[in-house]
Amino acid sequence: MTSDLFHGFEPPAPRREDMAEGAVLLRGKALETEDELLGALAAIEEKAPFRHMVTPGGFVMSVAMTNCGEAGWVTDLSGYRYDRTDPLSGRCWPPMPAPFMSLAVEAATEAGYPDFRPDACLINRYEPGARLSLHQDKNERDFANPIVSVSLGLPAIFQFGGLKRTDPVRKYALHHGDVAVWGGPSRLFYHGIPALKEGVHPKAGAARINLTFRGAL
Ligand code: MD3
Ligand code: FE
Repeated sequence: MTSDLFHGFEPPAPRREDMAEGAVLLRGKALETEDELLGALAAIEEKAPFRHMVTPGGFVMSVAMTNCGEAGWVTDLSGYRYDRTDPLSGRCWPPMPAPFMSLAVEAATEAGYPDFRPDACLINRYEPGARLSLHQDKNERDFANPIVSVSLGLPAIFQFGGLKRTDPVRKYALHHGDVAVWGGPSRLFYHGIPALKEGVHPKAGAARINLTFRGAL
């Protein structure tokens, strides 16, 4: 049964968009598991709450972050790194929930990276006004691994440039349920999120959540 004419309430089939060589956007791919994803996130937050980390330059990030998996991305005055423990609790990060892992592996496979098994998931929470300035993700050990990202909640503009900070950027609107895979040449492209607009999402409230799956260790 490929038609849902008689049911009508299935989420739309994900549509695929190629953003650059190695970068694939799977629109709506997370919609069928949104409740499992948000439920698992609530459990993670109880053990490892969102917090505003400090950059090596001494700025407090406007994006709040937490992690799950074997390692988590952290920043403080001494630098950026992956750490097996949460500096707030001194304990391991919560394990990666099964619906997170399944979605990341499925998306990576669809994009041409069937061997990707993330060991870290950085979870970003944007409230209106929060932003992430143009940067590269370079703290992971092996850039042959893609990064998979899942957008939930309020929409955002995603800026996608090139290998140099000054390369021109293209803009994409990322919506609740969109999944993107960044591998190959695009793995080291500059990218960022300008200030989130005000709004309220029925499932996520006044926030955008982004799950980013990485092979960190
Ligand atoms: C392109 N997060 O956590 S997700 C990050 O929406 C980060 O929270 C943004 O940039 C967010 O580092 C963007 C999309 C993304 C993630 C990693 C990438 C795009 C990427 C790595 C390389 C190229
Ligand atoms: Fe990034």
